Amino acid sequence: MVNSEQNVANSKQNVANSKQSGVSPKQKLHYSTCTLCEAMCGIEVATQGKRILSIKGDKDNPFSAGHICPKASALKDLYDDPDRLKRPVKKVGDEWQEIPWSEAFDYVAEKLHHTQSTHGKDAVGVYLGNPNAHNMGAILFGPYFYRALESHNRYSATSVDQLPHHIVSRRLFGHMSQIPIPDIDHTQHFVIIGGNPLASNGSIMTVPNVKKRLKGVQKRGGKVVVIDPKRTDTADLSCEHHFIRPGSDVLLLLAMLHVVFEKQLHSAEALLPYAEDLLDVEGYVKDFSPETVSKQTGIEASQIIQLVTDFCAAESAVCYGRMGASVQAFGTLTQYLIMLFNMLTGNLDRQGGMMFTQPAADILPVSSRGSMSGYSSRVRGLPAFAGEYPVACLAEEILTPGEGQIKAMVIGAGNPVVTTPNTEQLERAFSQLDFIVSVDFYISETSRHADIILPPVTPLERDHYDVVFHNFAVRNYATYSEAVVDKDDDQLTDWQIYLSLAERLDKLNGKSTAHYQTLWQKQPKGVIDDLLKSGRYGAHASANISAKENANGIGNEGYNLSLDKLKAHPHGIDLGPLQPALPDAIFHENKKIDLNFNYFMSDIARVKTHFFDQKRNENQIVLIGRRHIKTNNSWLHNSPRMVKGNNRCTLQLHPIDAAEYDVNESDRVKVTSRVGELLVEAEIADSIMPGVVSIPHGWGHNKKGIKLGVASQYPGVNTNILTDEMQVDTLSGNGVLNGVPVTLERM
Ligand SMILES: Nc1nc2c(c(=O)[nH]1)N[C@H]1C(S)=C(S)[C@@H](COP(=O)(O)OP(=O)(O)OC[C@H]3O[C@@H](n4cnc5c(=O)[nH]c(N)nc54)[C@H](O)[C@@H]3O)O[C@H]1N2
Ligand SMILES: Nc1nc2c(c(=O)[nH]1)N[C@H]1C(S)=C(S)[C@@H](COP(=O)(O)OP(=O)(O)OC[C@H]3O[C@@H](n4cnc5c(=O)[nH]c(N)nc54)[C@H](O)[C@@H]3O)O[C@H]1N2
Ligand code: SF4
Ligand SMILES: [Mo]
Repeated sequence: MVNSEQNVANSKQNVANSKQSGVSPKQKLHYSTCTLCEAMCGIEVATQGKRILSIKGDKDNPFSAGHICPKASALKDLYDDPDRLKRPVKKVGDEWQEIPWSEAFDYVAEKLHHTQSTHGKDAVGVYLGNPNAHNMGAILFGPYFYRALESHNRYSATSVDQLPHHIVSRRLFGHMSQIPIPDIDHTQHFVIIGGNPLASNGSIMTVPNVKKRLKGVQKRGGKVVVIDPKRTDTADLSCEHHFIRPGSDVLLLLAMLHVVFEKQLHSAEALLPYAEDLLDVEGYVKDFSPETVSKQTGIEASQIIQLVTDFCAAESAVCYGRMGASVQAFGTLTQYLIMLFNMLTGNLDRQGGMMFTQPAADILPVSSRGSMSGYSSRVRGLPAFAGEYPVACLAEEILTPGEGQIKAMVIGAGNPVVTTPNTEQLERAFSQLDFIVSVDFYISETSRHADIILPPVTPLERDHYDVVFHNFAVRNYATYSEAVVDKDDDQLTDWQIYLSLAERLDKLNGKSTAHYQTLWQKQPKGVIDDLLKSGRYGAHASANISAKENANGIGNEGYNLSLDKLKAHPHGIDLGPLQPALPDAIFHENKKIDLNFNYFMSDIARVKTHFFDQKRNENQIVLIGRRHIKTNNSWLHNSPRMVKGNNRCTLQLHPIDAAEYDVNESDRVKVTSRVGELLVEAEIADSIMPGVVSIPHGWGHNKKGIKLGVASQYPGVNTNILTDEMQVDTLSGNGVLNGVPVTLERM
């Protein structure tokens, strides 16, 4: 190994002596955080040497109070998985050969450098997957590598997910990651549009034990309302559920805002100083009475009016929209209107409404606010945002010849041939590339296409501070954990892999590499230490803490946060409930919210054409997705306990549709869309709206060449064979994964 990698000291184990009673001397208890979803549950991990014995909820964690879901055990399964790679493998013929790290890095850097020297910088594409967001090292040091590549062809899972949220926050508040979240523990009225936190454990709302917290709303006399084409577990637990025709949320929101003005229910006085033109929204929504949208949404006009009057009558209320509202044809406008609805009803930045978390290590001031530089993709002209193109156009950028065509790919923690629209087209595209490197510990549906795979360690083998999800936590809270088990000497973390590649690439490009020495020494945790110390609860916090915080008794005095302080508190430190944060939370220089009517409201013309002007088949069957508590997108299906039991990858359809298509339970049904077809087992369920069918994503583990012994026995089908790369939300280019027109045929 090269010197710089040797410089990295092995992590010391984070052992809390206080909890040792009843455990044999050789066993150790560690306190850490589960990184599998956004909920940041505290875990107690028992180890013996390098063995992980058990994973339990950490009862002394002030944020999650002992809660975990069944997925936490998958952290152990992942660590023990015999299929997991620990050292680089290079494809030689049809075989994978282990090679030393330094040889692997040299090979990758030379290949990428050669591609770029021959075809230009944009000839190397990058796709970054979801687990990067849960990985301190990848988030903080990965960018050194992508920057060294200097390619415009960057893509990520963001554009099949939360891209609309980023665009709304960038434009309104001045920073793409300044996204307010529901103050779930104080709200009296919680409207959930297109989210199923009981399965997903919450998203853009870091909320361990969401079930208890949702019940809490109802216990204090409040109400939970769910708007979803499926009566989900979350809907079952709520007080009220409305089916909505997939993709029509934009109409519902326009009508809700219409009612706010018609009935004079707005109460935005507190926000007007920051958003003077807020009441001008009225002009944009006047055409959308509840009666006008009732047919298209499937919700009666009287119910829409009731929804709004209940919301406005509540002491505090919050309207929250997630995946279901984002990955659809009007995702950006929908998320924008949700924000306007919260603002106009006086529920932004107040207790029980939408609030800004105030994290301890605040990455926002030092990270990109989200560039809106206005360039667009080569082939289809989709808009770039924050230096990335929408992934819906990745395949065509590989398949279409010409200057700027992608010839090689870097894939980091992603499985796009399962998770992005029209995966068969992407497979064709990947199979014609000159070179692919995948940073992943599995030979997956995607990494099997690679020429070389660089495997990082699994979550419990690395230090962790949640750089992203602390920012969306429903309480201000901070925790840091050191690696629970020591990695082998010849294993590397994601950041070590990225920094090694960046350094080599810069060298090949004739750039100075002097600063790498400092980075190797500092490590990602050094960056966190700096951020904690200079942050609002930090040891070096300047005296600019706001009067509001002091009045609430949560001034920074006493916290003095630093990495050492967090290490000394392995269960994490509670920093109090969410606090009003305006105007500090606004990143625009004038400290005002920029409503950007011209940009967002221009999309209303498309809404009118889509729903009212063009001929529409209201009876068209449309496809949506679903999540299950034991899945994590595409990659936990190699854990036996996550997949055992009945086949979960089924086509759910309503009894009315089953009768119409003559489908019985467990029949095989051919589902066809514009781009593909598949065969799937039917599951008849009256919890799904008539005219809507659902297949979960993340399956289809029947590909030749994958090395996922367990997953291959429970393959399921890949629903993204059906999703259409040409269907995007025009404003953002976000993929349309919900509301895909399909036809059904019983086989
Ligand atoms: N139809 C449909 N499609 C969807 C969705 C949907 O609801 N419906 N959801 C979308 C959403 S929200 C998302 S976020 C995307 C996710 O899409 P992706 O991010 O492309 O896919 P993942 O399944 O998360 O795959 C992650 C890969 O990273 C690897 N991995 C895990 N941890 C690490 C790590 O720490 N380091 C490295 N280097 N690798 C790691 C895993 O082995 C796996 O191969 O899928 C999207 N696709
Ligand atoms: N167990 C588990 N947890 C996960 C994940 C996982 O794969 N498994 N993935 C993680 C990731 S990457 C993310 S982004 C989050 C997502 O977290 P959530 O946003 O909570 O995601 P889903 O559970 O997919 O819920 C989306 C809901 O939208 C509904 N829906 C579909 N189309 C429409 C529509 O047009 N309008 C409306 N109103 N609703 C619609 C669906 O029926 C579904 O109930 O979950 C995270 N947590
Ligand atoms: S809810 Fe999320 S963070 Fe908590 S244990 Fe389950 S997967 Fe891990
Ligand atoms: Mo996601």
